Amino acid sequence: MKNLKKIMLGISAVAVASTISVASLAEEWRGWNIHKPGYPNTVAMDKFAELLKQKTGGEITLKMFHSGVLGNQPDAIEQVRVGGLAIGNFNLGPIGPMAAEANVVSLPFIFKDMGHMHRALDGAAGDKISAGMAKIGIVALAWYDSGARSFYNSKKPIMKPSDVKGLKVRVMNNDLYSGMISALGGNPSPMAFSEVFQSLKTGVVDGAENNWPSYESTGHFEVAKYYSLSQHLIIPECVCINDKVYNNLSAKNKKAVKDAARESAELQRALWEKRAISSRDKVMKAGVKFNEIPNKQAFMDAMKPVHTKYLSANPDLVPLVNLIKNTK
Ligand code: BDP
Repeated sequence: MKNLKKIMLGISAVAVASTISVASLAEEWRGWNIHKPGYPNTVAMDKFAELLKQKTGGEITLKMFHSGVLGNQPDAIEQVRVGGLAIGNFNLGPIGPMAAEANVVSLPFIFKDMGHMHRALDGAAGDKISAGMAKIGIVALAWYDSGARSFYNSKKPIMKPSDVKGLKVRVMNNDLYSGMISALGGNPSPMAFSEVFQSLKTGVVDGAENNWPSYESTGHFEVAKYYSLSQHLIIPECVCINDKVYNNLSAKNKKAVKDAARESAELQRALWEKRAISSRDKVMKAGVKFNEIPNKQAFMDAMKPVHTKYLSANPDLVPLVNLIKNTK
């Protein structure tokens, strides 16, 4: 009996020792993503995890949690900041209130089109935005696409700014978006992504705004069938990592992590392009009432006060805004 005890103790000591040595060799990270299976970001984040394992020879593994199961986006950003989570695929919208430089992409109509956004992000403006995010403990490894956001609602087509008057419109958590809806005479309602479907369905809000893939994947098109192509926001997304987790890596693994993120971004951008079209086709077939906006300038003019107010409160951001506007 005594011998058996000795043997058992011996076995567990070996087991403890081997767990420690494995733990010190391999890092296991947890990653956050809000989207469902099949969404371009979900597929690309899974690819990122796969590449990470490959490129680090198994020294780093990433367990992805999709569909927002680890909580809403502002909380997840906070978790990546403090290191409770290693990685997330975040929209710069909800990062903006924490990192001033990242907030400039949330000024309505700041980007002319997707090409302009890519050139700005891949150039000097992107470096400044990354530096702003680094100040709050987040390293942006790569940029993902998120298309252009347009208004949709359950009441009527939006053709001109005054059509938004009196509508309750859900926005992401960022004062710039609330300001944008107020500037049109609507009532902004900041709310988590996961709550929007039910709120549209029960009339807690009349409308929201998003790109084609999210309008489709969430089923919002079933409960808010008027989609009006305002394209007022083109917000990039990031693959973001906690700075300490990243800075503690060897130079070799830092490169592996960056390369994996960049390759996943190439995949995400390619998948995004296709999904934007297939999502649009799907909702059109389902009977969505779509309209173009005859005079977009009217929306730009109506939203101008959002820029003026923000930049007079944050004059140090004027050069970055100009850098973006002047990016050819
Ligand atoms: C989607 C973004 C996602 C946001 C969501 C929203 O990809 O990160 O959480 O919009 O509106 O387009 O909350």
